[in-house]
Amino acid sequence: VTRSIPAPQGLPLLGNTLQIPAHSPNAFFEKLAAEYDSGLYQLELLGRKVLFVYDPDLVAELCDETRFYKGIDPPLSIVRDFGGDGLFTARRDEPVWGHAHRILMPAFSQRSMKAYFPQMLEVAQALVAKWAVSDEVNVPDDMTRLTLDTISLTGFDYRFNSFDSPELHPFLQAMGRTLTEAMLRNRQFPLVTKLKRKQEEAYRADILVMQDLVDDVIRRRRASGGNDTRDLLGLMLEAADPRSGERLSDENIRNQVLTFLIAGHETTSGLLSFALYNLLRNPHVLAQAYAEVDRLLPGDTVPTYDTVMRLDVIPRILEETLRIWSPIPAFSVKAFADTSIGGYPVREDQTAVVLLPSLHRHRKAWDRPEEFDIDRWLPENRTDHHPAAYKPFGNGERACIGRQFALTEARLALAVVLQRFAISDPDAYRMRIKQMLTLKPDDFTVRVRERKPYE
Ligand code: MNH
Repeated sequence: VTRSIPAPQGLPLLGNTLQIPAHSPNAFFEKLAAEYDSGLYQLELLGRKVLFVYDPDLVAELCDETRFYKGIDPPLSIVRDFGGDGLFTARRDEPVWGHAHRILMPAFSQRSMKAYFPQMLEVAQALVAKWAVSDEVNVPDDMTRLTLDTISLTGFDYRFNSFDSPELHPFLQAMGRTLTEAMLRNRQFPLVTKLKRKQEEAYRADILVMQDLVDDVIRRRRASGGNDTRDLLGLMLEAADPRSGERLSDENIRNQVLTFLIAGHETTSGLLSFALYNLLRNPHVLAQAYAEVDRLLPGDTVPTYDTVMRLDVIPRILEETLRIWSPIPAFSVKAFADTSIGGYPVREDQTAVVLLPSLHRHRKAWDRPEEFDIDRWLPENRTDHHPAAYKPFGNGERACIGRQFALTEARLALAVVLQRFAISDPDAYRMRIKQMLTLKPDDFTVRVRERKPYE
């Protein structure tokens, strides 16, 4: 017996496409998830029947890599306009995914994190220096400066020096517009996209801005004559895939550098911004975090890699933040062959979207799902939740390669911020999500004051 999949009524031809709000698609997907107890529903988007899945048992099936794989459909097929065959947007049938994955894996080992630490610290200290002379700070903007400068310095030995400038770097402005355009095109018929000539021109121009910067990054490395393979760029230029002996082409390296410049900062800045928001909403957790940094980083102790590895409260704050506010709100898979999940039919080639915010707050998987509770992540509690109910970094071989990088960087950043500053938000910010494919709090400012020894 196959069960019928709930689907909201759409229009002939257009299906549900135009019901999706242009700038907050995820809010709409989550609202439907709250309405349908079934744990999945179907929308007809641009003529495709797309499944949205958030019941943990159904998601567990989608995470079975013998049955499902990462498909490159909209919006990822649009992101391919600039990500090309880089790791994030490479198709399953492109051998270059495996070449690059194996070449780059060593750059994401725990040992590499330790090697990047001095540079991560340098950038974190630039953030602290700016906040020391600030009153109100724009959290997502400064977290973006931090994470962009960190990936570019550690990965490519390239300096944006973002904290020296009151404006966000032109690369970031081009990237923001490009991601937004990709999100808009996700609900546009290709014919309409073709007719919007101005948008197309601006989109191509922004992609060129980003590619010009990438070319500058690569040119500088080649000019320095350096062939050390200690960072991402060094590995890409010098190393061969241990399995096939293949090296990466210039074109592929360009796509990887752009991919890492985007994927390597955009989500971590969202995570850090959401984390500060959660701390302000949960003063008892903030107090625990202050107690932890005061114990491990008394006075003006400079953190080491080992200090960061000894943190306990801060990592749990980040894990719980990734549950409640996942910066990447969805990932999608396709079936190798016609199949079913929980009795619901899934056709070969059909896209199934794992809807993370709804999965991460599913009643079947979490007690008090709306509550920010970092004790869920204590060793004795962390297996309490359903094993497929927490996927902020995606699944399987296509899961995030930068996970340890992001967590190391974010732990350090939160630690140095809390070591130095009392944070408050006199304006009582109310969460307003800005979606540019990924999610961030929009226009979130806080007040920062240097902590006094007696506070
Ligand atoms: Mn990351 C893939 C989330 C930080 C580089 N990342 C993914 C996926 C998710 C994800 C989800 C899977 C997407 C999909 O299935 O379509 N990533 C995150 C989050 C953070 C993050 C929530 C921070 C928090 N990511 C980083 C950092 C880097 C990075 C930092 C690089 C330094 N991520 C990647 C790359 C991929 C990826 C590259 C693609 C991996 C692959 O398919 O081989």
